[in-house]
Amino acid sequence: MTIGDEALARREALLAELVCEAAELARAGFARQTGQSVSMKGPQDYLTETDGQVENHVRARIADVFPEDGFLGEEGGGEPGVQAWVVDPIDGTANFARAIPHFCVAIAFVANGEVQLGAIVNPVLDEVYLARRGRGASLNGKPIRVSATTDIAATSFEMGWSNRRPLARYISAVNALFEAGSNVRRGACGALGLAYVADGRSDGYAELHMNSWDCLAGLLLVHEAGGVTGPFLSLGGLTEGAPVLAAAPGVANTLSDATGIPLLSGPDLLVPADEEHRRTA
Ligand code: LIP
Repeated sequence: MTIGDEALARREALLAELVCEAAELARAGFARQTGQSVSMKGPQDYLTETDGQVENHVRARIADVFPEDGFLGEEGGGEPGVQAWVVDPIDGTANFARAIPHFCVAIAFVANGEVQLGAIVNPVLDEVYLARRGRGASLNGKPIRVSATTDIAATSFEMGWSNRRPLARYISAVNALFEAGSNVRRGACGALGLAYVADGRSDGYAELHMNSWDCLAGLLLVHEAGGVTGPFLSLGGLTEGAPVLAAAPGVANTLSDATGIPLLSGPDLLVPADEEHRRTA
């Protein structure tokens, strides 16, 4: 199934509306959440009522306008197929649950074997990032670019963490980055970490394993803002997750060497589900 320019433009228009609606729900949920108890899905894995509310809203709106499209959401799952919306209703849930205003909603659209559209919104700061493949990336309507730095002694990288990969590998990557002369941060919201690479607030983001809903929109933002990324869809990341790397071109090699995550050397093409299944069986 191939999608043309006009069909993509209609989805881009819906995406711009959806992020604003989702931001409104997330903001209201954040105001209610403060001081409330939180639930856990597992160790260090938070769940709030707002995750479900935002995802249900986005899912219903898409199903109404484009019933032919697939859907994959962090909370409700789904069958993405080859043309699908991929949604993280609240990324940075641990921050959200602890009243730290560093979280976002992330929505991506995958078609023609690649991520075509991406949007990330920080509801508290009212910052809306949008990208369309081949047409650039923007923050609140203004074009954005990755940083031009080549000086490691001036870099600030973010190294995302989850308990889905061994701690020793994370510590070793962080150690290598500090030894190379970089500052290393962790903001606990991977999608915003990637958006911050796209707009030059950060020089690179890496994580040893991320799920597609956390990173697809951000990877497209960085690509469209002139950055370098690692492979993700071509590793079967849509349904299984994969390592993530995104950086300013002048310092990407340092991040790649420290983390062992390679840089992409061509397009990052979607592995069809049946092939992915054969590869991992
Ligand atoms: C989390 C991210 C976190 C990242 C983890 C995780 P959640 O997503 O925000 O920064 O390191 O891989 O997936 O649970 O907040 O949506």
